[in-house]
Amino acid sequence: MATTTRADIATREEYLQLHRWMCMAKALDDRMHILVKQGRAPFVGSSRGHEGIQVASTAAIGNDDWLVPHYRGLANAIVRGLTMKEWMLAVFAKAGDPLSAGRNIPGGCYSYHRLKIAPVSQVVASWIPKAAGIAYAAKLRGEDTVALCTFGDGATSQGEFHEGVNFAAVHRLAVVFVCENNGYAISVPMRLQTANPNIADRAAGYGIVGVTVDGADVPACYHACREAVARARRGEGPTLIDAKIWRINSHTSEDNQAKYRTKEEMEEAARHDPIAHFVAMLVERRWITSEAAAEVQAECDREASEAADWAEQQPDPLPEDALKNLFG
Ligand SMILES: Cc1ncc(C[n+]2csc(CCOP(=O)(O)OP(=O)(O)O)c2C)c(N)n1
Repeated sequence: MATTTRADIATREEYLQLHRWMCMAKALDDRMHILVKQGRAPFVGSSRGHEGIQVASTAAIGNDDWLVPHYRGLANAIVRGLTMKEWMLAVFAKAGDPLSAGRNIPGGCYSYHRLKIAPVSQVVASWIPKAAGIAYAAKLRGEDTVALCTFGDGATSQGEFHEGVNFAAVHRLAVVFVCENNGYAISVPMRLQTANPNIADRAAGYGIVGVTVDGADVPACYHACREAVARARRGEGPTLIDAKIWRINSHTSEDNQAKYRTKEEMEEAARHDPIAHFVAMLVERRWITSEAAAEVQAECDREASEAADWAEQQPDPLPEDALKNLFG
């Protein structure tokens, strides 16, 4: 098992872009929580705490590569080019929603072909063999594309995790598997999922490289993901990255984490906010001031609020279109 260290691998402009994407995700997340409380939106599956590894992993792939994300991948989608207005169209289930034309819970099930975001599913781990399949198809066609596949720690307890990773390993496929390990599958902690908390250790069983990384350390995440993408492009097969993060909010707005997490643990989780850590690093390097970083967040917050107000006014899907674009 390899362990990455923080590495100076990006320019100031690249890091400031990563920071802005994280702020965009936080702004949408915070706005959705407000909308749910106001009874204007139905649901939020929060990405708070996941933003660092999500922007780092997605920035490490190219426009021609595929993103095969889990349902908590808001920041992944933003890096691919999803706009705040598009996201809010999905939140309000409007006709113009490019993610599912208003058919699905926001972020839960969708696809975006233009941005090469493969279908997102609620069936935990079901997309892992699909990522292997996408990479296998690319190999058969002689294409140089990589599939970035993200999932939570709970997904690694599913049979489809084994099937997907093993198939990709046997065929040396260009897949980067990223476990966004927030320590919980809803209310079930890691210690009840596995006796070995290091997911990356499993890579040895598949004959692939496993990497453990601190998910609040954006440069280390970016470094690990770029190395994994380069390895995949060289034909050296998949990498399994275990990004250890802290889930800051409840599993979703339907869940109350105070029922199974102590106050101390939730406070500890908040201290591992990847945005705060990244800003501290950028300030230390004098690449941004704290005031300028706060202004980026404020701009994103305003944009998210405006996107919500705009989206709410857009047309609803027509009843006669209810069965359009559905199989059956
Ligand atoms: C096959 C399957 N089993 C159970 C569920 C119910 N479920 C939805 S999310 C979830 C937790 C998954 O946890 P994890 O993979 O760690 O991802 P996280 O939500 O923490 O990001 C569960 C058990 C499901 N959707 N699909």
